[in-house]
Amino acid sequence: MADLFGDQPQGWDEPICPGAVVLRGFALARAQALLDAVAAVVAQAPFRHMVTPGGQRMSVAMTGCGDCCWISDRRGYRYDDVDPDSGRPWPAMPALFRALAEEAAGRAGFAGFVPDACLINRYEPGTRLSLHQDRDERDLGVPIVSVSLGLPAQFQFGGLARNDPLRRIPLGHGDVVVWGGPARLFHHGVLPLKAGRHALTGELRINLTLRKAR
Ligand code: MD3
Ligand code: FE
Repeated sequence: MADLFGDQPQGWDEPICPGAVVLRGFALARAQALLDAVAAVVAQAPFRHMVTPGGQRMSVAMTGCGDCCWISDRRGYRYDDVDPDSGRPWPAMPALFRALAEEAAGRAGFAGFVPDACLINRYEPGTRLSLHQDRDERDLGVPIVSVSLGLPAQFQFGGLARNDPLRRIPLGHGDVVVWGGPARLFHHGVLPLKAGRHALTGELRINLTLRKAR
């Protein structure tokens, strides 16, 4: 049978706007290995519900790995090289995360992307991430690579202004999105997760965002 996917690991590319592309199925072949690596990180740095500066408990549970990780508390949002729950450095970034992110970014036209931080988000049914921008990273010229695992979600994104019209994009198991260039500061969020069961994650969606924070 012909090679349906050409030189891609699996899947196809879906440009969504200048600077952003969905690489459908790009992480599929590595999904179980990625989830095993997530479990190893979580054993060192358990998922927790962070609190926003306004005092709201986030419904998405988070942890991370790398040289530093994004955190939120009553004092604000920032990257910290220490896990505030343990007082220890974040777990090292698995080589698999770095390799996947570099390959995906390269495919999207951002050669040489080397992430130093990975935020890991865990969604249960009903959990959502409200509209926000990612702008706590030092160099906003560097893209963010996102990897979706487990249950599907409806992702939404707008533009630079908070009230720009929103578009919805379904993101499923194994999909990777690269956000760079003019899309890097676009507002985005995740609609409440629908109940379901996935063979690899059960009743969960896991999202990895690979970033260069410093
Ligand atoms: C668009 N996570 O962790 S990933 C986040 O599915 C975050 O857990 C979502 O937003 C999730 O900050 C969405 C897709 C994503 C990530 C970063 C972006 C989209 C982006 C940065 C700029 C524009
Ligand atoms: Fe974000």
